[in-house]
Amino acid sequence: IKIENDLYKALEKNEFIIYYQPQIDYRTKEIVGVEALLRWNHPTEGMISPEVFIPLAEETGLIVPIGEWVLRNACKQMKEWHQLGFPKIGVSVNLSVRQFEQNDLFSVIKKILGDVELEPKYLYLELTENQLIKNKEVTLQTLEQLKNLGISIAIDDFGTGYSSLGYLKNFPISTLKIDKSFVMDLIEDSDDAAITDTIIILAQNLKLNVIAEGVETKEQAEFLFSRDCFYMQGYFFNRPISASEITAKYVLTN
Ligand code: G
Ligand code: G
Ligand code: NA
Ligand code: MN
Repeated sequence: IKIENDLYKALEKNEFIIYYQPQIDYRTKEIVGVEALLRWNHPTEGMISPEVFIPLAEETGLIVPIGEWVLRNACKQMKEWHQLGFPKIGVSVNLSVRQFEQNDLFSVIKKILGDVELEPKYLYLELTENQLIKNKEVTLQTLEQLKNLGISIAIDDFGTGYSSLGYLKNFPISTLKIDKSFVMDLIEDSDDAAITDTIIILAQNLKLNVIAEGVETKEQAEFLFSRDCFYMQGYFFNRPISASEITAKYVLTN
């Protein structure tokens, strides 16, 4: 349909913007990172959610150039924030399966970091469990290259995928992100509380970082804090906001 045709031109027409959602250390309430979340500002339809256009972009293969654009601009933005005196935090970028299937992914990312002069340690890549098991050999090789360069890998939506825990041993992963579906009902649903507890302990035992996403209330934040899960992301702290709002709120006040 029509929106699909528009998607082909959206990049050159400069219709994408990246929003950033802060990640907080609950102990200090300081910002420790931001996640880049893509938005499409369609000329007539208005803001279109990635839940609508990312699947289209994946089907058409457009996710590859779009994803590269996100990586480049998110890294460039972070470099700019560092230069403005923002604390030296990292940026997380979501990757699609299709991007991972490009055999030049590593060199593309390396080139972007070089071009914008951002140190690799400030880049986090978010992958889902399903992505990791799609093509184990290629994935492992690429992840090892990325890790050796200094880039960190986070597992997004942890606990919702179709994978075994064994891959946590084999893949060079630094962070688990507890899926928001568990966090959301943490207080009311003892099963979700138990799953969340277990993910936190799993991360601690494997010496991985753990971050909870979708934190919307103080009660949820306090629960997580009481379990020593300190890193959090969600509407309770911030919605995803534009780069200039991040600058105004966090950079200029620092
Ligand atoms: O903010 P939220 O509505 O932003 O995002 C909806 C979904 O779109 C999430 O699953 C998120 O991971 C995905 N998403 C957001 N930005 C990107 C992106 O740049 N690349 C990919 N592959 N997915 C993204
Ligand atoms: O799939 P991924 O985890 O990348 O998607 C993150 C999605 O979660 C984005 O759509 C983002 O806008 C959304 N999000 C971020 N914080 C919250 C929150 O506190 N509650 C809910 N319901 N969604 C959130
Ligand atoms: Na994500
Ligand atoms: Mn997620």
